[in-house]
Amino acid sequence: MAEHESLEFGKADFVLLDNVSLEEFMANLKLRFEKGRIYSYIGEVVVSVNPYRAMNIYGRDTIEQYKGRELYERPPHLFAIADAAYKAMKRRNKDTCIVISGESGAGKTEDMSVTSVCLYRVKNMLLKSNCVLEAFGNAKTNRNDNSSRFGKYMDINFDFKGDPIGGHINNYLLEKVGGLVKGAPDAQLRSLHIQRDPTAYTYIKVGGQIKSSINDSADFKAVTDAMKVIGFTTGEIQTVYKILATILHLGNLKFGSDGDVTLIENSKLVSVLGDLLSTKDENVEKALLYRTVATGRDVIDKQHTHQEASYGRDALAKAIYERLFCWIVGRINDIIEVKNYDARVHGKNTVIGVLDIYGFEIFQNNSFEQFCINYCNEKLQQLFIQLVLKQEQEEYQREGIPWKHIDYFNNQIIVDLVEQQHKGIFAVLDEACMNVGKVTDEMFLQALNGKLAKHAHYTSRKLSPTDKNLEFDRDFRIRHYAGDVAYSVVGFIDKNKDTLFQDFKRLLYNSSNPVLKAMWPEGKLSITEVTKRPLTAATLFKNSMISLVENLASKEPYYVRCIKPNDVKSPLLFEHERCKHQVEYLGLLENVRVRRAGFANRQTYPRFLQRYKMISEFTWPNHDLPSDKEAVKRLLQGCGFEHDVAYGKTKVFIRTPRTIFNLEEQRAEMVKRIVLFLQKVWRGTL
Ligand code: AOV
Ligand code: MG
Repeated sequence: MAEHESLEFGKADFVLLDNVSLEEFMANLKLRFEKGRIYSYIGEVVVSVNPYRAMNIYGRDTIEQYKGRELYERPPHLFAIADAAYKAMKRRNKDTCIVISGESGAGKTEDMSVTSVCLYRVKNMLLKSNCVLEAFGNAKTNRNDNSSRFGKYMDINFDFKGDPIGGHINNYLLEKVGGLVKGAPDAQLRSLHIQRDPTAYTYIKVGGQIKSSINDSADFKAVTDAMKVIGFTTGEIQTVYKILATILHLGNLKFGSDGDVTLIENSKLVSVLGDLLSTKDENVEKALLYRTVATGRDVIDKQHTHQEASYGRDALAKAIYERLFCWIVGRINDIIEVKNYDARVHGKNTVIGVLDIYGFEIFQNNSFEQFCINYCNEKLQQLFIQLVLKQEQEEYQREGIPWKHIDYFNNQIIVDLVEQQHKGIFAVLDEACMNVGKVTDEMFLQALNGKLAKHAHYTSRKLSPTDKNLEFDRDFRIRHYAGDVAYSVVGFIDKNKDTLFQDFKRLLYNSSNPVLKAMWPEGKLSITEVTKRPLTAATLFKNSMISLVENLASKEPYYVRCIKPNDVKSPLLFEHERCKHQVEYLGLLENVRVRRAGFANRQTYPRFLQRYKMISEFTWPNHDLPSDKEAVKRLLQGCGFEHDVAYGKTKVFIRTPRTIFNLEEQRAEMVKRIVLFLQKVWRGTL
């Protein structure tokens, strides 16, 4: 509770509202936004509203003001939460994490950068890695000019002194987009055979909304410099740009036919590709037009149809981009990872994880990617419910603390709808893709309709014939926690199978460019060795989400809940209905209720004593009361904190953070005195 902040800015912590109602919540949120107070608290949860303008609150001096302070001593800020996560990690020697959530354009990535600046302290390398990843992984969408098309989870490792010593990044790439290096110098563009005019490239035109973040020479230089600082070699950086150029050229390849024979119309491009990929032109041509298949003991070259060739070309472009991105992440990890850390010498190394992932989104046309993104957001909402709303209440019950249950919408039912074995949407999709015969997207939709007809959160035109907004044989709609989304099934099957002809893998593996070769190790396998069916995109994504959530749940979480104030990127507009909707689906009001009725801090009796026993004569150095619980009671009575605590079966619950703060101060004072005392004994001056 930031008490010193004047009430003219509203209540800094929503827990302090006079009445917990949606109206009061919204009035306070609006008042604070209009007064330029973009951060507020619900206990230890930060509510952040995107200001859509540069705020003068992120400087070094501000960081210093927050360092070592308790949450309620300063106006709400991400720095305070980062510092709280850091202190908790140090105090308890336990991993913590900061989970940033909110819909597309709500400000997650900006908040992640702000938080990181504060946590890294001196680690330039980690900051540079953000710049590089965003250049390759962000793109313009209808919802956000700089939308993250990949999710990022980053561990920052700290040594026992609390200094950052390294990190590790996990990426969750989804959309395989490539962009033009418009900002590259002329000579470089020439060597890549690229024209400066972006409209000359089909992939850029077709993408329409998709643009690379590397769009002017300043950006281009910044990204190139960042790669150099991180430690990429000149050869590696060159290869990166060659790969981007390859993707653009691939997009312009046209196939034609001469009788039964498929051929490449603009065959000049073949030699450009051969040059960029450091391989023979005829190998490029063969991989684009033929497929080597094993029939029994024979190996034959089978010619692609026109359609297969186009499909293969697009799949290749996407796969190269994906591989490039993962390779970049891998190289960054090589460099930032903690090395030579011996816990026996240096003490335990602990971690703060920071998660910034693609936010919930609804477009005009929603496909497999939006489906995965929105499922991911369901998972994170479920984690929030589990950790903040559910477990909290269950613990009060278990500990026998009087408690009136607070209701909330549990989205587990939607998570199940997507990921459940056998009957979830992913399972139905995988089953369709397993089928040996030709399966179409429509058949997949029919299978869904058959399995999910009765599900309260699923519908389609067949199931709701009067719903004219859904197309027959194309759309299904999910009622998500954050709103209804209609998905078109077109492309689901292909995107899920995500197959790249083995011929391309061999082509790239056989490149004489060692960087490129290293990206495609599986190209080493000969045709007869490749038998295993790869996991589908849906299964891979589901597995990665499940392990992400497990990882977050194993750490002590701190939440940042981002809100997008309007859809027109205005710094002035607080669209009431838009914001109210977010407050509702994020479960913020329920969060306030649980928090208000609840306790900020809890500790088992022995643990509590271990930390604070020196501040009471009844417990120092040991107590003679019948139980630790009795001893804790006695100690707290002595300090006058009786009114602020409740005694559970195994734990003591403390309502306000101020009490803990006060106990900490007393402890620090006693520790100082004990040390002085011991020093005197030691020097023999006592
Ligand atoms: P997102 O990460 O939540 O969306 P961003 O962090 O990219 O959203 O924010 C979108 C835009 O809002 C930024 O490009 C800034 O212009 C502006 N903005 C956000 N936060 C701030 C801030 N604290 N100060 C100033 N401007 C801000 V997505 O990645 O689409 O889910 O997938
Ligand atoms: Mg983002």
